[in-house]
Amino acid sequence: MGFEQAWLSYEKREVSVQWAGIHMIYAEQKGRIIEHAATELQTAFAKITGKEPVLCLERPEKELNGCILLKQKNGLKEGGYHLFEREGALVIEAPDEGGLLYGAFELIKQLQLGNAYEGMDICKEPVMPLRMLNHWDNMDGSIERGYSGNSFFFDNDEILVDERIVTYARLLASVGINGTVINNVNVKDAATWLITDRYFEKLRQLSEILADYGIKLFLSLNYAAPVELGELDSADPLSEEVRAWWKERMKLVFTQVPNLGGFLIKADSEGRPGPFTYGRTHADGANMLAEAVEPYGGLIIWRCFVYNCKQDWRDYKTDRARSGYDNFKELDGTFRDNVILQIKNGPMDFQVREPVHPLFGALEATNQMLEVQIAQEYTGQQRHVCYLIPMFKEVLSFRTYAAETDDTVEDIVSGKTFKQTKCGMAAVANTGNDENWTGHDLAAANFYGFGRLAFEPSAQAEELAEEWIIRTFGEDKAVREVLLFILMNSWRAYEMYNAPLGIGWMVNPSYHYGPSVDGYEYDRWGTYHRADHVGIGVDRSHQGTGYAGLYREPNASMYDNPESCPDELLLFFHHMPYDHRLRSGKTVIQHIYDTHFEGVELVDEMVKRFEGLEGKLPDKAYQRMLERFHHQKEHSREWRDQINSYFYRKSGIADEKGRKIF
Ligand code: GCW
Repeated sequence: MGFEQAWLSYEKREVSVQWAGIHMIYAEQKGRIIEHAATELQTAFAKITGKEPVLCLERPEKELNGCILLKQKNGLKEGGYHLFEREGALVIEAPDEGGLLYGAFELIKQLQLGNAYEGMDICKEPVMPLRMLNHWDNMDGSIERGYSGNSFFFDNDEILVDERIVTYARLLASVGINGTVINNVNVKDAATWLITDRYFEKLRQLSEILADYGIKLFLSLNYAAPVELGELDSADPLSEEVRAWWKERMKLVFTQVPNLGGFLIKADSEGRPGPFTYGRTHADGANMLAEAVEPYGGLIIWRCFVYNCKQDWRDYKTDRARSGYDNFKELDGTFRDNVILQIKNGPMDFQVREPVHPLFGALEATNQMLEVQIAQEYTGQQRHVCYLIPMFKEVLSFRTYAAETDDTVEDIVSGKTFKQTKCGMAAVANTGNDENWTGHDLAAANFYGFGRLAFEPSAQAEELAEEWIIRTFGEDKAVREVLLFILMNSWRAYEMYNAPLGIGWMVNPSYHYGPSVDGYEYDRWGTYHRADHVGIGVDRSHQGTGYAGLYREPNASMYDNPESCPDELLLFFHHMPYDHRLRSGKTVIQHIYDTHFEGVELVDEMVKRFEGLEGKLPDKAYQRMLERFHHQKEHSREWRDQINSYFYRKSGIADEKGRKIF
C-alpha cells in the first residue's frame, strides 16, 4: 500500500529571500547519521524553496552566506544541538551525530513554519534520555489495538524491510524518538522466534536503517522462550541452566543484530508467562535477563502492568488499581542497573481519565519509564478525534512529593529526581499501514506531539498542535484555527460524553469501543463502577480499598476525602450519592446529564467548523476526516443517550433542564 509523508511532505511554500538563498550544505565530519541529516536538509530545501542546495565535500573557503554548516562540538548533552545564524550562514553544532540530525530537523521545522532566518539561535537538549514507541504488531500482520490498518513491520510471519521503514525512521527522528519496539508485548507463536536465526538477517537490516536515524531497535521478549522454543523444560530465573541459556542466546542475538537496544517484557500479566510460575519475583526475572544482555549494553524494560485478571466482581476488597504498586513497591532497589520499570500513566489502563500511577514517587532506587498510549484504545480508536497531549502534560506535571522540589512525574522520568540516566517515556504506537499512517489524519498529531513532548516536555500542547498543523497542512489561517480548535477541545469533549468523573470502563468488552455501561460490571477484570439506585463509584478511601493511601502526602489525604478530591476523579476514589454536590456546585447526576449533552454539542461545533474547510485541505485527507467526523457525531449521541438513560433509570432523578432522556 502507498503511503504519505505526514509532516515531512515538504510542500512548496512562499519563503523569504534568505531562506531561498540556501545553496550549499557542508558537514565537517563524516558519519552515517550525518549523511542522512545532510540529505534530509537537501531534500527539504529543494522541495520547499524550489532550489536544491548542493552537498559540499570541501569546506567552503569564505562566502558562507547561504550555507548550512554541520559541526560536531562538545558541550551539550547527548542528542542536544545548537542552531544559529552567523554571517548569513546557518550553523548546527552538536556533540554527536544524533544531535546534528535533530538540529537538521529543527532547521527544517523553522523553514516549514516560516520563522525568521536572521538571528536564529536555538539551543535544545532532550529532557528524557529514552523516547520510545511500543508497537503492538503481531507477526501475522495484525496489530493488537491497531486502528490504522495492518503492520508495516510484519506480514505472514515475515519481517518487511522496505522504503516505508525509511520514511518511518525519518518521521521518528524528526520528532526526536530514539527507540522503537516493533512487536507486541504479548509475544506468541512466530514472535517467540525473533531471537533465533530464523529472523536475524531481516532484523539486522531493519536495525541498520533505524540506526541511520539514531534509533535503536528493541524487541518484545517471551519470558518462557527457553521452554516454548523447545530447548528447556523450565524458565525458572534462579536455575543455573536457564541463566546459562539466556546468556548464550543473548550473545548470539547481539552478535547477529549489533544495533539492538534490548528488550521489553510483559510477564505474569494477562496470561503471559513470568517468574511467578516458579515462585520467583519480578526482580528475579528481570535481573536474570539484564545480566544476560549487560555485556552488550542492552536494556531490559520490564512492564509493571501486573494485576489479577481473574477477579470476582463480588469481591469489594481486591483492587486492580493497587496491583502495580503492591507488586513492585517492595522490590524498589533490587533491580540491576540496566533494568527499567515501565509504568502506565494510570493505575488501570489508559482510560480517558485516571489518577497518576502511584508507583511514580514510590520507587526511589529503580530506573523508571512512563508508558502512555497514543493508540486510542479507550479514547475513540482513531475514529473519534482525541488529542492526548494535554492529558500527557497533566500527567507529567503531577507532583509526587517524593522530594522537596523537582518531584513531578516529568522530573522522575527524565532522571532529575533520583539522578537516573536510564529513564524516559514510551507510547503505545498508533500507526499502521494505512496511507496516512494513523487512520484518522488528526491522530497523527498524537504521534508528532508524543515525540516532541518526550524531547521537550516544557512545550505546550497547543504549540505542538499548531506546529503539526502547519507542517502537515501548510499556513492557511482558517485551517490552522479550525484544526487547533478541534484538537484542543477533543479530549475534553470525549471525556464529557464518556464514562463520568473518572470512573472509566463503560465500554463493550474486549473491543473497548462504544458505550456499554455494565459491559465490565460483572466481569473478572477488576473494572467496576458499582452503580445502584442511590449512587455510584468505587470506594478507594481508607474505608474502602485503601488505594488513596498509596500516594504520598498531601496527595493521599486530598484523594481520600471526597471534599478535597478533584471532581474529575471523584468516582474513581469514592462511592457517592447521585445528589452529592460537586465542588462545581452541581449534583453528580446533573453533572452527568450536562456533560453528556454539552459534549455532543461540542462535537457538533467541531464538525460544523471542520466542514468549512472543504477545498482548503487536500481532498483525500478532507474526505477521510469528514467520514470519521460524521461517525463521531452519531456515535457521541449513542454515548450520551446510553449513559444518560442508564443513570436516569437507576436514580429516577430527572434532568433539571428537562432534556430528552430515554
Ligand atoms: O490495554 C490492555 C489491552 C491489551 C494489552 C494490555 C497491555 C497488549 O486491552 O490489548 O495487551 O493492555 O498493556 O499489555
